[in-house]
Amino acid sequence: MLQKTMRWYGPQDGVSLQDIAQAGCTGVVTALHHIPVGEIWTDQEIKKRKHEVEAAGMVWQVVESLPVHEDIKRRNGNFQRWIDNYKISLQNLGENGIQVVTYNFMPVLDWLRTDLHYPTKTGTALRFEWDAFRAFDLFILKRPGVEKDYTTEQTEAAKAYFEKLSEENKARLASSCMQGLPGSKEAFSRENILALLKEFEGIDEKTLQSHLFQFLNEISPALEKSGVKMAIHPDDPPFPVLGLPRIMSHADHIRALLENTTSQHVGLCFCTGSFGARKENDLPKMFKEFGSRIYFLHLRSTARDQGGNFFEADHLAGDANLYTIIKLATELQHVENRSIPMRPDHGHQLQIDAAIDSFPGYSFVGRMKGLAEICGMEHAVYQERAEKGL
Ligand code: DNO
Ligand code: MN
Repeated sequence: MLQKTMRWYGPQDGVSLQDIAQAGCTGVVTALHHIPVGEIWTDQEIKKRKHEVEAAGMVWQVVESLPVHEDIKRRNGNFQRWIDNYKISLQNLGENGIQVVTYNFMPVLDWLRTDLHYPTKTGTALRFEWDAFRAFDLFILKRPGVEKDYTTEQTEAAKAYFEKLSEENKARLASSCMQGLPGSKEAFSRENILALLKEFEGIDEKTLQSHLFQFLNEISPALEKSGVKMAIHPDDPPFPVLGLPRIMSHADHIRALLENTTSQHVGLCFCTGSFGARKENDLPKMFKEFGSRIYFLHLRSTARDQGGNFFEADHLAGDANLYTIIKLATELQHVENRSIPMRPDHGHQLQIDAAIDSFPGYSFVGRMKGLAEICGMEHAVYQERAEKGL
């Protein structure tokens, strides 16, 4: 069976550990958000969090994220020091029995949406719309050199979109695109983003890729020694944005990762929602090809339209066929005799969720609904297997 978990943002999360346990989870996915990026996660701080989770009757299953310092992504500044610290954190995590670390290699921003409250029949969902995003880039961020990234047609469409927005909706768009990093309540400012983007000038896809591979190969001895597996989260959205390169958006990127790293401890967080936002990504095919290197599963579904816009659909709807993925995961677990940790990724915000101070995408009732649907699908897979005598 998949190991059922939910992300917990720590003591600052309005959703409690007891809530997560009552939803039927046996574990949580969490991080030490209070430790500045790059600094060591000490044994003491890890133990403190671990005991807190265990006191609620669960285990700390996966770290998400042990963030990678921007210096490592650029390979300048103090990158060597941050890599040395990273190795120590991995060692400390391994000694405490935490064996999967999720991270991402997206420069500057983590996941990006243009609407955090897109109304659906069952609450509100996160949405990404290109016109809105380009409008943000062109008329709110006013990124230097932005014009050359878009065709005249795209710029015209973004302009028309922007002109129709009320002042209030312009502010909503800005705050959605500039929300802070996961687990942080501090938003980005325009100046902030522009300064960070400038530091990545001249770093293209190939360069960023080679920085990722070098980083992973450098920490591999620490991974082997500690038993920890690194599960990279895909880019979200899986397209270049703000002129930044993307290196984990499709199957070719995964192939390159596996070809250029040496340790079996280097693997994937297979996020069906993020990969699924890209039409060419055939999720079942990718799952079959890379299954043995999938160390963590994020299950959610995105609904795309012709224009490449998408919103996060219900777990049973949208373009990702989660039933097929759960079926493949079940087969893989049997063949490899292991149990893969899984969390329902973002959920809808239902009306009742508004009363809980949770992070965007991390509502309680919405995610619990997703989890229940996933458990139902998994149950059906096992039922079918039993009927076939498997
Ligand atoms: C998106 C979510 C993100 C993710 C981080 C990983 O699909 O799962 O919050 O956790 O980007 O580092
Ligand atoms: Mn995800």
